[in-house]
This record gives sequence, structure tokens and C-alpha cells, in this order.
Amino acid sequence: MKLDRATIEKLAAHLETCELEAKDTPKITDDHPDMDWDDAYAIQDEIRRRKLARGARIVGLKAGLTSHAKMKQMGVDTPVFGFLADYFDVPEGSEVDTAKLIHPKVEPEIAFVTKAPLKGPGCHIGAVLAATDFVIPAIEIIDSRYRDFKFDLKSVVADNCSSSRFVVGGRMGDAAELDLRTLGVVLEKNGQPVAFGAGAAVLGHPAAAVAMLANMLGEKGEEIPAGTLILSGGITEAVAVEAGDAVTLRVQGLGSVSVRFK
Ligand code: 0L1
Ligand code: MG
Repeated sequence: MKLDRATIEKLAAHLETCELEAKDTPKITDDHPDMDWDDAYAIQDEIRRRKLARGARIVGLKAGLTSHAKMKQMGVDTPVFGFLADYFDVPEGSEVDTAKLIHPKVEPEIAFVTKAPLKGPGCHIGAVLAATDFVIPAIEIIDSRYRDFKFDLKSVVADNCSSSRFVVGGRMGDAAELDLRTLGVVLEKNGQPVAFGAGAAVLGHPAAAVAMLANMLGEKGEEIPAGTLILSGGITEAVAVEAGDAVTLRVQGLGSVSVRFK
């Protein structure tokens, strides 16, 4: 690690304050160009610790930048991982207050809910499917704290991978029965289709994103516990939204999930 504990705590406090007050900031690597991956995840862990200390619960995990469309859109080349706090969870069909966000975008995703722990190294798609209770459509609402979504990967990881809100809904699906690679998704904004894709856009198979997360946690001696909700990553590029917009995600055979923005 390149940063000392005081700097990690200062950067975590800064990024979390930006999140809670909906204020943007230049990317943190501008002032800390030498920070490494361990520093980046240590800042994210400190943000998680701050939320837990205030009584928030962690309700899930997420993989980000898992599709080529997203990587190309953001000019990066590696998936990243973050956590989901309880207040990120938006009830299906309800409204998200854009005054509490900086510059939200929506992503069509497949969420996994586990029924058994997943531990790397060596976790693979088959292990993920065997440990999956069900999959369900999800809209992730990302909101990078970085000005104009301009960042590098370490800054993104420190910022909990732009996590902000998420909505799950539609029908639960059996991951062992579905072919998640060919599962089609249509994202609509204000009644118009704006992005299309299939599950294979996420690392060839959405379960590969979950396996990658389990393997990364395994390196730290951690696992994905049973009962964890995991967002496997945007299938298409992210779509900007603003107050007045209504978004619906339709997933082949799994119904739809909707959210509005005020
Ligand atoms: O969920 C995501 O793919 C977001 C990853 C972080 C980068 C971004 O803000 O697009
Ligand atoms: Mg996402």
C-alpha cells in the first residue's frame, strides 16, 4: 500500500460526504497518483465501515464494468467490485429523488441471490449456478462522485464503484434452467427502447462476474455468504436520466422492473 491510514480515512470521508451531499469532486488520483489497488479497496472498505457505524446494513454486492459496452463507454478495461447499502434499495415502481444524486445513469442488470456460500480461488460459472437461489431483473442507478464521470479505475473502486441506488423486480428465474447468455434485455426510457442486449455481454456469461467476485474475495480470505444479492454488471452502456424520466427494464421470460425519477 502507498497511502497511510490517515490519508485513507480522509479520502473515504471526502468521497462519502460527496455521496451524501450530492456534490461532485475531481478524481482522487489527481492528488494521489501513486495509490495502488489495495489503497483503492481500503478506501472503499472504510466507506463501508463508516456506513455500518451509522447503523446502515450491507444488503448486497456488485460487479461493475463487466461488459465491453460499459468498458468502452468509460475507457477502462477491468471489472471492479463494490457493496450495496440498505438505503440504496429502491422499491420497484417508486420514485428516485434526483436532488439527492449528482448525475445518475441507469444500467440493465441480472441480479443473483445465493443460497450457499461461494468461495474462491477456483470459483467458476458452474459453482455460481449451483449456489444460486434465483436470478431477478435489476436496474442499477449509478452516480459517480467524480466530475462528469471522469475517472480512472482506482478512483472508481475507492468511490464504491459509483454505487448509488438499485431496483429489483419482475419474476425470479431458476439460473440452472435459464440460458443466461442468450437472455434478452430491453431498457426503455419514457416508453422508448434505448438499449438492448443479452446476458453474454457480461463477461460471456453473467455468472462469470459473480465467480470473479468470489475469486477476488477469496484472495482476501473472504467469501460471498448465502443469501447475498449480487448485481452482475450492466449488460449495455449506462443511460443518463433526469427528473421526470421513467425507466423500465424488460427481461426475456422474467417480466419487467420500473422506476421513476423526480
Ligand atoms: O456498475 C457499474 O458498472 C459502474 C462501475 C463504475 C464506473 C461507472 O461509474 O460507470
Ligand atoms: Mg452496474
